[in-house]
Amino acid sequence: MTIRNDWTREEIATIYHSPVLDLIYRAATVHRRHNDPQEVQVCTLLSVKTGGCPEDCAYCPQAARYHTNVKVHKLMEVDEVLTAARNAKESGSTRFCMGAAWREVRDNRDFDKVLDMVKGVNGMGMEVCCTLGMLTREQALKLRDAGLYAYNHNLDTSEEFYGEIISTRTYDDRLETIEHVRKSGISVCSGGIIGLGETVNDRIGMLHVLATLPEHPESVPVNALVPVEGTPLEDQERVSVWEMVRMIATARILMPRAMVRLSAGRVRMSTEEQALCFLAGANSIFAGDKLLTTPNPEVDRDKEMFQVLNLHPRPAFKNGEAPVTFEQIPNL
Ligand code: SAM
Ligand code: DTB
Ligand code: SF4
Repeated sequence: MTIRNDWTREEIATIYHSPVLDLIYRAATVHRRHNDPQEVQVCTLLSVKTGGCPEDCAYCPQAARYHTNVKVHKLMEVDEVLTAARNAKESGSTRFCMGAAWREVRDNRDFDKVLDMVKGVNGMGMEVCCTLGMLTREQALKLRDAGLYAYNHNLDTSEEFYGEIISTRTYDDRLETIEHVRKSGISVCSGGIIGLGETVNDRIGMLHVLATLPEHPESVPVNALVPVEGTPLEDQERVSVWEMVRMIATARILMPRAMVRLSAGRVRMSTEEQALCFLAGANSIFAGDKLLTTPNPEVDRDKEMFQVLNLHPRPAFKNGEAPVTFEQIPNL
């Protein structure tokens, strides 16, 4: 079956609204045709610069303007980050994602430090990912040359609803950074959040944008909102597992080869609920006791879940070689 980039919104709506067991069955079939259904990518997140962000994302505990319990922390030191990456590798992660509460990357000493972090983690044989806010083409190339494998930049929701959630940047800003990442040869990670107060049409709209990009993102994180006290969305109702399942299954059918990541929100899901998500085509998770600032299931609980569900971790760099940094090229 060919990979399609010409899905219409109507087709996506029909898939999304199909009877849930049919939807799961179809997604599971697509998943089995394109991927090993027992293989799940295990990623670890680390917040390398926490809080104090100038943006106004209504869901985010790290926005400076909301009064949350998040403590501001300047950029971590390179060796601290490398120690955390080594620990993540030892506990079975093959992808290490470093997040910074920045609006955008600036060309300063902090960026140079991040480049060193990227070089160090890539040197350990892990897939390195960063999520640092907006990037220029030049900055994307510098990250790539340092050995960056993937860049996370979420669309979060539909273009129409975006302004209700974030006013300090536009949807086009987001798409532009994704294009810089894509054109620099870095793997694209982009998805969104459900439970922000959006309609089902907004979810369909976001999936439509992702599935009609010239190339699908290699990873699509599906987050359930983690409501955090002090943010404008603190009282949002919890999304039901069926909404997560519909989102994951639809993403799987539209983008058969993408890694669909069951991201934020797992801490409130049972093993049975997560099993439905894996059946519907999720094949990646964040492991480790913390996401960026909020709790995630304990490592031992996830190990037990992998055993019960007969899942095994996906090896690093399955889709291609590790990026070679300039330092690793021997002088001729
Ligand atoms: N500042 C950068 C940016 O916004 O791109 C990178 C870090 S930001 C925290 C990364 C992503 O985390 C956001 O795009 C959003 O999708 C997700 N996120 C943040 N807070 C969340 C929450 N409370 N619940 C679920 N996902 C959340
Ligand atoms: C993504 O889609 N989800 C992760 C990662 N990409 C950077 C972040 C989730 C953050 C949840 C809230 C927190 O822990 O601060
Ligand atoms: Fe800042 Fe990113 Fe949080 Fe928005 S999501 S407030 S840009 S850290």
